[in-house]
Amino acid sequence: MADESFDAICVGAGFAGIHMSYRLRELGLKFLVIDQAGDVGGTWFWNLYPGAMSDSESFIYRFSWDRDDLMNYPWKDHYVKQDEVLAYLNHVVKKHDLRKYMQFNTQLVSANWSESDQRWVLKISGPEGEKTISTRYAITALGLLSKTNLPDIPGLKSFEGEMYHTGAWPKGTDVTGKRVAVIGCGSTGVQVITEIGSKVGHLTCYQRHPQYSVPSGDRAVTAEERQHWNENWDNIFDLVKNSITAMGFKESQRSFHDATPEEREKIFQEAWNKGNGFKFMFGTFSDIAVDWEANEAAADFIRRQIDKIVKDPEKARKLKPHDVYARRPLCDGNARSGESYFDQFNRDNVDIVDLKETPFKQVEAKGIRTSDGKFTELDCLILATGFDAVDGNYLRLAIHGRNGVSLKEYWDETGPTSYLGVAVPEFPNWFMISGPKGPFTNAPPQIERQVEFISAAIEDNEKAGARVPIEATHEAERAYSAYCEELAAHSLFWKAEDNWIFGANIPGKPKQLRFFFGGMQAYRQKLVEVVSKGYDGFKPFTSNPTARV
Ligand code: NA7
Repeated sequence: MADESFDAICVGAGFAGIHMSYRLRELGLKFLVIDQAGDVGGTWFWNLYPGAMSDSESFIYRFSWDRDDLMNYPWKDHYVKQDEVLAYLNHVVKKHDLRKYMQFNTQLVSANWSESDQRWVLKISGPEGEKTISTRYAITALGLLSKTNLPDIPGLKSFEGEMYHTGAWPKGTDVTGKRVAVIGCGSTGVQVITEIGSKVGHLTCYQRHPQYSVPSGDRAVTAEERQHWNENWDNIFDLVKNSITAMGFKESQRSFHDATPEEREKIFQEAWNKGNGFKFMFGTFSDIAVDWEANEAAADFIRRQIDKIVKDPEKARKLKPHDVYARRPLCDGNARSGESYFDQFNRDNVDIVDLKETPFKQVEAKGIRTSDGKFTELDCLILATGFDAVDGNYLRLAIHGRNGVSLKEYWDETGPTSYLGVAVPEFPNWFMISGPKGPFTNAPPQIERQVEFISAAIEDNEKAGARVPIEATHEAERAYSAYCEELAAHSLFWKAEDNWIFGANIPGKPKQLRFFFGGMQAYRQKLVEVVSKGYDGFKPFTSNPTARV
């Protein structure tokens, strides 16, 4: 017997959980949102590391559905920093009075589908102990990147100084004046290093793969820019919905091969000067991510910028990537101060260690020793080593669908699949936001599309009397997965080693596609088509779809 019954439960109170709760209330359902964090924010609650910011531009890193906020909510710069995103999410929750549906410091322990009751039975553990609750609909809004990846370096546990993973950064931690090491130079490492280089006593950056990082071009938003956005919100979000990256800019339609060498250089230079990693990769030419020659030209341009910026040739050599430019495009944050990521390495107190040349020997009580025998004494060790992304967030949860089959067992057979990134066969009335095979785009618009789709499906099911649960068919899931593979087949992203986008950053995890690479427009079209055909690919549950996606 459940202690309490709900119509819907949502796990997670970040962007996705907040939007979902807004919609569930509109539907008049009795629902609860739980989160293991102490408050709202999701990613932005946990990632308190120095320099944390969104590298999507601020005008499209927000909800599109609150027009009043779009017009009036203030923001300073072209990129929002962690504290601003968190303040914004708190503001939305307060303004729409959503906090009363939320319970924090509460974990999902297990979820089991009860065939006899046609309900999910959830065990949750919160401040008042363990509780069993039941619900008709279960929604997991866990975020793409929440299970932290800790590196397997000999002796790591023996370190006696401060040690933090960036995704679990203790609030208020200050590294000013300390001897610090950062392990990892992905999006997060690049942001941390750019922020703390000028503040710490000494900084050693342990880098496995150098990255192609582009400056963000951050600067203050002018009154004219704000007015322009306020006069154009419909166009802006039309563009977001009908683009690839959903980043608020028009991707280039021009092939690299259609430009002269002079034009190519000019286009790359302008993109570099304006800033933004996604704009550099997708706004310059249409084929950087699929054509070897175009890709190498973009990579070569960035390598030449590194040579120009970094004065010490040895440091520049180590910082220059030579592999394919095909990871999540990076940009670093400190453009407002005029100093980029690469500028940090002109400081005497900032060093770079190439782990391919001198791997870790071991971490010791007082610091790190590399294979060349060099010992670096440290006060603080920052692990910017990323996440067991996408399905990694799910595999730690005990979610059991029909016949007691767990999600882990299911995905062991099929790989990290889903139908439309939101549903899995054998898991009725259960929806994921940001599950495997969702679109690889700016996150808030992707979350919005999925929340709209899920809430429309729930609404239509309710209108039809909720006689049958909503469940994807195996056939539809297989066809959708094949479509995703087809879309990704020509992407050079497959060629980058250890890429988290394919789960390849986690030792032992097979390299498999985890995203829909067709872009936002194609993804949205797919959702519209599914709804207009009466939720094609789901077992029939309504004859009258509303098509609100
Ligand atoms: P990423 O992009 O996965 O980067 C993690 C970094 O940590 C990357 O440079 C890794 O090197 C490095 N890493 C991981 N394990 C080790 C070990 N064992 N030794 C040395 N270096 C290691 O995570 P981020 O947090 O930076 O970014 C994730 C996403 O968050 C980002 O794309 C945004 O969407 C927000 P590697 O490159 O694998 O050689």
